Amino acid sequence: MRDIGLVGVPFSGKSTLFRALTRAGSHGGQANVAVVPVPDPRLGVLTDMERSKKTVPAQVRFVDVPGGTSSAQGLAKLRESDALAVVVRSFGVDRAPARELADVRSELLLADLGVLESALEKGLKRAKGRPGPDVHALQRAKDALDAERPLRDAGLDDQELAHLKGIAALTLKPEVVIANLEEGDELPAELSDAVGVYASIEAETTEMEPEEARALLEEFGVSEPGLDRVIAAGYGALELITFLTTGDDETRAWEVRRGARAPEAAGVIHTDLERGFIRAEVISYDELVAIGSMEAAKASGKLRVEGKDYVVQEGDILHVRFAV
Ligand SMILES: Nc1nc2c(ncn2[C@@H]2O[C@H](COP(=O)(O)OP(=O)(O)O)[C@@H](O)[C@H]2O)c(=O)[nH]1
Ligand SMILES: [Mg+2]
Repeated sequence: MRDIGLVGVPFSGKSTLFRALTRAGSHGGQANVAVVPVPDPRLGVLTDMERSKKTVPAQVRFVDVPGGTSSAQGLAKLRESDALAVVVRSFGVDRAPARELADVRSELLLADLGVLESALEKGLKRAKGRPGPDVHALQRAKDALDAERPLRDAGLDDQELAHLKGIAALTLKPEVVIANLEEGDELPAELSDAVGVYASIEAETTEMEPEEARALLEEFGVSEPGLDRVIAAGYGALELITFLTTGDDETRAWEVRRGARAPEAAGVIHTDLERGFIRAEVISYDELVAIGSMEAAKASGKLRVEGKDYVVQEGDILHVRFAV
């Protein structure tokens, strides 16, 4: 499971959003960690189709980082996250969400610069006048940050990125922007790429019966709850793909790195399936829905047989053949 760290200036609504997420299905654990099921309408369709006894969604973990970018401890927590969700305040008369976003981004950039400067200094000392590729990579990264460019936009190649692994750079992490909106407001034009949410309403309504919640949302002129979109956008930023398994036992969503081949995906289900991988029978979700059932797909020869080199696609339904 991957971690998404909430980051933002104080009072942007991180903890409020976190409370909403917690009630959306947290399994307890630490006070500032919410494990949230990733909404996926395909799961319901497959569950009905195959009459699965169980439905298991993918999950993602949101972390409300105490101290945020202003404490060493907060920064360390953010560095452990797989993606960042920047929460900006877009409510209240004095709101300035675009400036707030720029401020948070420059704090993240400065934090990376601090770490890079000391790594570069150490690297140069170690190199004794003969800097290797590791030092060059650090220097290139530092140059980008000096020019106020986040590292994800610095055009670093895979080898350079490998040399930067130990830094766990914040500006390399995928980022999603969440605008915490004034009740009933639309997303401001300058933040058109952000996901809008009404954090305080969401935090209230997640405790209510669905009808009661809908009535309250309507009262505020909110047509659609945004929490699902926050979860989906966070999960989307992680650069994962979802593949599915389905049968009468269970319908389940699994996550794997984009670009992974069939054995790696099989290994997400169980290490035995990767070790003993023989082949995978594959059909896309859309094709399966068009055919109507796994049985019909099998009978009509529509399950493709794929080997070790097959690159798994978003929405693939896999059936792994293995022997250990
Ligand atoms: N009006 C309004 N107030 C909010 C909203 N979200 C949070 N707040 C209030 O803003 C304050 C700071 O929120 P909090 O979640 O603690 O911010 P944090 O410092 O980012 O964790 C609290 O008093 C919240 O009740 C919102 O969507 N609308
Ligand atoms: Mg807080």
